[in-house]
Amino acid sequence: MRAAKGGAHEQGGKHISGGEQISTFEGITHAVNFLLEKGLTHSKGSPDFMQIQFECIHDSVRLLKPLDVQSHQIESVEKGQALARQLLRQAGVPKSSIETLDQLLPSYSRQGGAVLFDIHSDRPIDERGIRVSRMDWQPDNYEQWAAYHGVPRNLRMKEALVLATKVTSHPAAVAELCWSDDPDYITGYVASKRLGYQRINKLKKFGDEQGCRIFFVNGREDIESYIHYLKKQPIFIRWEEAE
Ligand code: WAQ
Ligand code: MG
Repeated sequence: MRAAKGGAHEQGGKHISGGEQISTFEGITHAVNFLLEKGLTHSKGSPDFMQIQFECIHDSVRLLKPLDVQSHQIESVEKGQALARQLLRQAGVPKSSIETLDQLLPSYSRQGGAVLFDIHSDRPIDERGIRVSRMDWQPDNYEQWAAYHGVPRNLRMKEALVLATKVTSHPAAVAELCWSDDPDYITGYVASKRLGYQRINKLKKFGDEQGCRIFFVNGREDIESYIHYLKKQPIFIRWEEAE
């Protein structure tokens, strides 16, 4: 699902909301209703354009364990941003790539997708946003995970953890940096395979509609196959209690 205001995204409309689910055939009505509701009731406003598409998945679904989650409580946006940059360094993103962020962020935030950024050339690989799709987490397994970890149920965090787990599990991925473009949601995260999902409670000011989703990649890997993986490889997150 993708929803925009002021026309479709490709006609310059403002991105309002997006979402993806994997469903059985019997579950399609429920999934489509869920996504319709999500796009229609959004803090960024009412859309005047929405597209919901469903397609049959022929490939087998790969299972991934959710990334470990760690939360940081920070008292200011400045400290949150500084921590995010420190975590990116720890994940293997060079200083030179991090230094380009401030200039790049404003132009990145407009489209409803993510930007791939090559840590070797310090440049974005594709200016258009890439939409990660075909990933989900079965509700009963998610509930078990949340209960075990004492995490309050939070659909937004669930979706972000699903996406971050998919994005960082590929060999070309170095790290992800994300915060929402929704004006009322200021928690964001840095994720990598090694660091896990590092939540930071303040990465922007309340009311700010500028979001961020950057996938730092190793441009020496096969990026075409990474993009194919992001868009097409079906993934279920599946948690199992450690023995
Ligand atoms: N593929 C690529 N980019 C996406 C996708 C996707 N499937 N979904 C969202 N984006 C991009 C898009 O450009 C949005 O503008 C931006 O990310 C933010 O999306 O409490 O809510 O759905 O632990 O607003 C993170 C913290 C919340 C959750 C992130 O993002 C938590 C969030 P939003
Ligand atoms: Mg949003």
